[in-house]
Amino acid sequence: MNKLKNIVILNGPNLNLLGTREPEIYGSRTLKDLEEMCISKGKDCSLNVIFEQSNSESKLVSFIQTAINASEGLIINAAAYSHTSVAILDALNAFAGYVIEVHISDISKREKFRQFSYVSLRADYIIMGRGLEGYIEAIEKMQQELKV
Ligand code: CA2
Repeated sequence: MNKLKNIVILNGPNLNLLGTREPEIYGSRTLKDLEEMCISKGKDCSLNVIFEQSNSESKLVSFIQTAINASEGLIINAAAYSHTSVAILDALNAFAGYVIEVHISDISKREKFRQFSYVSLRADYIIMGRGLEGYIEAIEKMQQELKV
């Protein structure tokens, strides 16, 4: 049997609070729900999903560095660090695989400070404003791009 391709899904600060606050923006499902949805969708798409969340910028950089040799694709919602982190952009630039940026909300229609994303400077594809469904769409897109 062929080995499944790995993809990494990275989630940034405060996304561990999903489902507990601001349901009008981020919905009522939890990060655990999202993880289960992504792993299950990954199986449907013959992809092995490695799902991570951290509130720490340095841990997110380290996850990206680990992905350099372990994964062909990266789906990232860097949350607030999307708007501030050159360190995450530099790490993404060292990753040769396919990168999809996901935002649950439509950052282009929110406050001015959310409308710029460093991650977008590297992302091959961007999904925003689709709720948690955006992650599912990202996995489908990854399947197409990695020709699984
Ligand atoms: O829309 C997105 O996915 C964001 O990346 C979410 C970030 C925000 O800083 C970005 O501008 C857009 C915030 C994640 C915080 O998530 C929470 C979820 C529930 C309760 C509180 C925060």
